[in-house]
Amino acid sequence: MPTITKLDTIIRGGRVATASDTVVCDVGIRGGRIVALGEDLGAADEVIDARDRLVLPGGIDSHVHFSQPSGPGIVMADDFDSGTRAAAFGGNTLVMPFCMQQKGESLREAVKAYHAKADGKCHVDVSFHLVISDPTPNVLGQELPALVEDGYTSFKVFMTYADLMLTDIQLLEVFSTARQTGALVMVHAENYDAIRFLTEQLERAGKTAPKFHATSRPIAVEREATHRAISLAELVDVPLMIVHVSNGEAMEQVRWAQQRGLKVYGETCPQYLVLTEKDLDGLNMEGAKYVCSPPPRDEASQRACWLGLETGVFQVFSSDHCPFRYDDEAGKLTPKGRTSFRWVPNGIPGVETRLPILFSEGVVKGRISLNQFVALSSTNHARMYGLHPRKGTIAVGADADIALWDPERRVRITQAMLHHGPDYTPYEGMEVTGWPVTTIVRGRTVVRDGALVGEGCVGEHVGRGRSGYAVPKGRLTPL
Ligand code: DUC
Ligand code: ZN
Ligand code: ZN
Repeated sequence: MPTITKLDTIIRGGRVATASDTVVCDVGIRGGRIVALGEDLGAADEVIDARDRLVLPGGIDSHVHFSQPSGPGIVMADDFDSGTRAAAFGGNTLVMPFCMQQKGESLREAVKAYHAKADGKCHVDVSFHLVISDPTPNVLGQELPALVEDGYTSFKVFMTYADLMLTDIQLLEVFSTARQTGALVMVHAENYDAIRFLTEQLERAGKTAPKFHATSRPIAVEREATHRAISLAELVDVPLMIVHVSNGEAMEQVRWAQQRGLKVYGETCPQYLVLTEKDLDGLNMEGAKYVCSPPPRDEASQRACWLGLETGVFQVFSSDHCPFRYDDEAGKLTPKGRTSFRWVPNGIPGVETRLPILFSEGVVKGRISLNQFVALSSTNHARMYGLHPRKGTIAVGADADIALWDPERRVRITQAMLHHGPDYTPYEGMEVTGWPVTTIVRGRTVVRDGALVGEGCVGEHVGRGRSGYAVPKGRLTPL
């Protein structure tokens, strides 16, 4: 008779859902990986009773910002410790922060600096994207290809912000490098010159309150840049991910490209489903809490973003967690921000609330199935960014990255119950049904029944393969 080695953990009796199936079964874990799915899995050191629970792949949030320099006097409100702790409480087992190259900085040095901030301080796994702000010949010819080989297989470029934006020829050069290396490019699509023009007009008219942030970046600004990015990518024949799509017109550009057979993908975020421009119109500076780019739009835009999720135009749903404190001179209430919306730090928190919002507004309200929820919150991120099948699913051989959900728990979201660094949540008072109660990272329980447990910072940086959505490397040729 073969010797059956005892399991470390059995998750017993839960409803296990993947991107394709939902079944009631036990999950057997040994050495940090899933080694068995079935019934009567034998003995284990620990048995977790999952009756009345959903057993889901841990969330993967492929768009978060921690410890990023954010301008003079401004401090991001989450470092890797607090940001990944909040992520764990929100049912996530892996997050993908950005490693931001400053102009003049070597990319390799930037990567080292971000590892120094992150290594040993994470409660869930992390995997860096790179931000390319200075695409010098050395960066494109030497550093990027070497970093892609080392597992940093995606990078973001900006079409706006004075210190980050790339010109069209620079975008083409980065896209061309992505094509040659098999990396996936993420684009922040907003037209820099148009925003500058509108901002100057608004300021001249004395329209400087936070709500004018949205007026300075109307839908056409995003739609034009989305179309331009897609067209430039088509010229180079490279796959593209348009991040944080906020409205129907930009979504239609992505869908149009997909219908023409281009490898163009899309992401949307909670703020575009449940917030609107009206949220920026609070008393005094309250609207600053909602300043992010692109800004939240209107109800028609919310419906269009839902349509993008429901019909597969968007593959991933991320938080774009970009946290600043509100009542703080190093945050939203920076003195300069009172003089104009232009100086209010851009970004809102959401790493802990992303999944409950999608579950409640999506699954509970019948807009998406439970399996679509798993795909949009975990599996597609893993496939998109080269982590699958190790991450993003519940299957024999995969890492035991699992979230147990109470699908019936009703929660009123408040700042007091959250674990992130900011002093507010943009979703204050929102009622949701369904909440992640236990989070397991590579077999180790990090959050149990809503409390932090275990040995501390078990999260590790995970190097990645190439995107499952990009062109296989063997078929790539330089233009
Ligand atoms: N883009 C992001 O992706 N996050 C926050 C701010 C921004 O402009
Ligand atoms: Zn962006
Ligand atoms: Zn972002």
